[in-house]
Amino acid sequence: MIVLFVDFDYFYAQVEEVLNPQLKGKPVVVCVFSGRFEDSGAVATANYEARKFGIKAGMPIVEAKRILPNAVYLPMRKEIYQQVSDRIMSLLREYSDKIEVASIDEAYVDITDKVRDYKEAYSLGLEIKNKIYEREKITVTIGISKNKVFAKIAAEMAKPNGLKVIDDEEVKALIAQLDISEVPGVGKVLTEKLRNIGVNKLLDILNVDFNTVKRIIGEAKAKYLISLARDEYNEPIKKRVRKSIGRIVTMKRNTRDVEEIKPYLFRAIDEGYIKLNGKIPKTLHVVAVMEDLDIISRGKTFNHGISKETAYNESVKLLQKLLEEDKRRVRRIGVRFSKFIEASGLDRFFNI
Ligand code: DCP
Ligand code: CA
Ligand code: CA
Repeated sequence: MIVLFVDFDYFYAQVEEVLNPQLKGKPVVVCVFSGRFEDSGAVATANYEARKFGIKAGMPIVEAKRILPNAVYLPMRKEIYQQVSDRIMSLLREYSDKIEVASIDEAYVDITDKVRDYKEAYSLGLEIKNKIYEREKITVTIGISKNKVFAKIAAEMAKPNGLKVIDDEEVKALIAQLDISEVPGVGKVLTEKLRNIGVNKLLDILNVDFNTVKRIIGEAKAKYLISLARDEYNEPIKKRVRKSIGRIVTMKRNTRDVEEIKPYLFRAIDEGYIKLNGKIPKTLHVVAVMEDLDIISRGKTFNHGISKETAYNESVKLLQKLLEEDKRRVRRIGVRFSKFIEASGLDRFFNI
């Protein structure tokens, strides 16, 4: 197997740079403001200029501002990052249909059938990097190896804007060296548990009784780490499709007036249908962010695909229901589509 793993560099912050090139070179911090008090909330990510000073994901915004009062602080615009991500993922699908989208900024591509060796894999990696940059002006890091885990490790080592192959020999060498905390999927809690039973290096796991490991970290993780340490890990790329696609928009002012909300709702539907990119949903939810930022939704599932006309009509009914059952004013309104029709070709249009 040859796996090519793509990880988008400092992703949310990089999208902000692309949308506003004047930000380039300045420290940029993307924040999730929770709205409870001024600057409450956490850092989602930061560009490398900000990271140099210790700003990192998860840090309270207040703390980041203490360290770098003059950095550019931006509110997270997840929908926009998701759209950029969707486009990059579609671009990757042009190279192989065996692709596993692991998160908004990560995908594994099985290129076993596309290249003969690591030299060709490296060239393909370069081509993909260039193509993504050409189309989206986004830099990514690519890791290539014999399985998903070492492809990811390769990318971690090569970040940012990197490209690295870990060949079979280097896999062996890494298995002998890797600290347990450097293994993907092993976070702080797991590291602590493993150190407690004497596992500091990945290889140490083979010297502990299996039942002990199983009791401490669970069977799935135990088997995962043991297969890695034995160089037997070979999980296939699982084609994953996103289970839901949605669009939500912010209104000029908070309101409970259906006629006032409608144009926003319909705009969300229009833009949602663009994001669907030909996929046909059977379930529709109307999603409302209330004035206190609480999120609620009302949905309906059909036994056939939902046309845009149906979505317009049904969404208004769902909105009315939502407003009857909740007395707060609405701040943001949108829709979420799910339960996509699997059939292809003509079948897709049956009953719509
Ligand atoms: N993210 C978040 N909150 C976190 C961690 C991440 O909202 N605690 C978001 C913001 C990131 C995106 O997920 O842009 C991807 O996370 P990564 O950990 O891959 O980090 P980056 O892409 O930001 O940086 P890197 O260049 O290190 O990959
Ligand atoms: Ca990532
Ligand atoms: Ca990333």
